Amino acid sequence: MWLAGCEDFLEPIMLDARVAELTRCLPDLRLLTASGDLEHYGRDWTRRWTPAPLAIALPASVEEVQVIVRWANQQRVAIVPSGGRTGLSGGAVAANGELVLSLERMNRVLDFNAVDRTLSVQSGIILQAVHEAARGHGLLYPVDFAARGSCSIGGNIATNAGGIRVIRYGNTREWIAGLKVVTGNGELLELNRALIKNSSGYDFRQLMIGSEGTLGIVVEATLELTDLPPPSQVMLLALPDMDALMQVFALFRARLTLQAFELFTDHALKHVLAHGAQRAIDGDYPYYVVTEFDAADERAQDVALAAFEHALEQGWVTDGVIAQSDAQAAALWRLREGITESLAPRRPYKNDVSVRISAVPAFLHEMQALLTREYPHIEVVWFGHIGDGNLHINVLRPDELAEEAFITQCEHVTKLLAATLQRHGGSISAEHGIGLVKRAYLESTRSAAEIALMHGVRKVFDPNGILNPGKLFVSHCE
Ligand code: 2HG
Ligand code: ZN
Repeated sequence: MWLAGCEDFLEPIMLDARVAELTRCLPDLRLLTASGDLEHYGRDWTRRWTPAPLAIALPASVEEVQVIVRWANQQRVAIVPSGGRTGLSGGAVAANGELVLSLERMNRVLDFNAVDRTLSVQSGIILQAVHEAARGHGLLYPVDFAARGSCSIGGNIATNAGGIRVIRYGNTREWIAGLKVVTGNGELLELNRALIKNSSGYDFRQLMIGSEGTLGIVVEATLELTDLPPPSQVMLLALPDMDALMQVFALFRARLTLQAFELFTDHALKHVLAHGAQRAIDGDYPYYVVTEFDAADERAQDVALAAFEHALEQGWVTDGVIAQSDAQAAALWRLREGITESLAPRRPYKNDVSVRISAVPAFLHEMQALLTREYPHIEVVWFGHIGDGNLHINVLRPDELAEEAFITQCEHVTKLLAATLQRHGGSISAEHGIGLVKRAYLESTRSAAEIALMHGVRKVFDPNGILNPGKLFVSHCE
């Protein structure tokens, strides 16, 4: 019970002494302690916890990160590694006197290797800057999602972020050729060194990906790049019911090379339209799909139109539009990508769940019945990467319901949802991570034996438990 990250720990005066010691170890370290900074860096997009970090450190080098970690071990202060803080599971929240270690100054491209087709970057770089750097070399870094302008590659690695093109390119995990990581001991590990083949024992690189900053602080990454995609087309489809959904997906996947296949409901559409997006299909339909597919030539476009017509004849789609320009394609994408932002002012309670694609129809039916039964007077907006079996459920608190009662109700429903997922072999966190929000439900997705091993692994990489304690696991002060 000695971490500053554990509740009821030390007097403020002691904490000041620790910060003073850090400045003595690293006189040039940029350190912030103003209340506005503590609030800004202490929270992520969840907005549920009150930020209360000890201080914010903004190192400029790997060596500084190592010194900070050694200081944290000596002083028994917990560290919250911090990127763009766009997370939706509380993984980057600092609400218990932790030191936030922000990587935002370590945001450079370090190297491009044309032969290996890799880009080496510091982990604080913003995803969009990675996209631009890759394109500057005529190549693609294909992991992509709506938070691209603010999230950092280090945060993407910490959660194994997915996004809108997983159906074609996979998750972040597939694109990490090498990592440099500072462990909880302050040791610097160079993992995999961008080798394509490396059959030499445990692959710690993969272990770090998705570990939510609990095993090490990613300081550099070597990213694999690929060819730029061929020209594509974007289509919006309106669907009459849920049963049609997987029929349309099977049809389009069989006939086209899909880059994305994304679902949203009429509820989601209502919010995104109110937030400034343009309606693309007249009339009201319960479900919509935005899909993007390779369309290098006219033949591919004809195949797409034939697939659409077939779906129309079968009654699987009721209406649809195909973008005729980049601007129209962007407008169709906005209907899907703008949903999170349009809901943000309501601070939704979020679930981010997944099942295998084959389990989607049965799971969706049970999930819908559960949500309708358990949230009779509460608006629930759901949407997601249906082609990956991943759904996002956003529950909106009615004005008349107090925050605490609302959260209690949502947590009760999440327990039921977790049990449903367990029956369908799914996961309580598809791509946002466990963080603080879902740590109570980890055992619905991972066995007791797995969780025990996870604790053991954590002890190896971070013996004093200074890295992001309280995230991922319920108990962190043991
Ligand atoms: C998305 O797919 C993001 O747009 C955010 O993962 C999902 O806001 C959400 O629940
Ligand atoms: Zn998503």
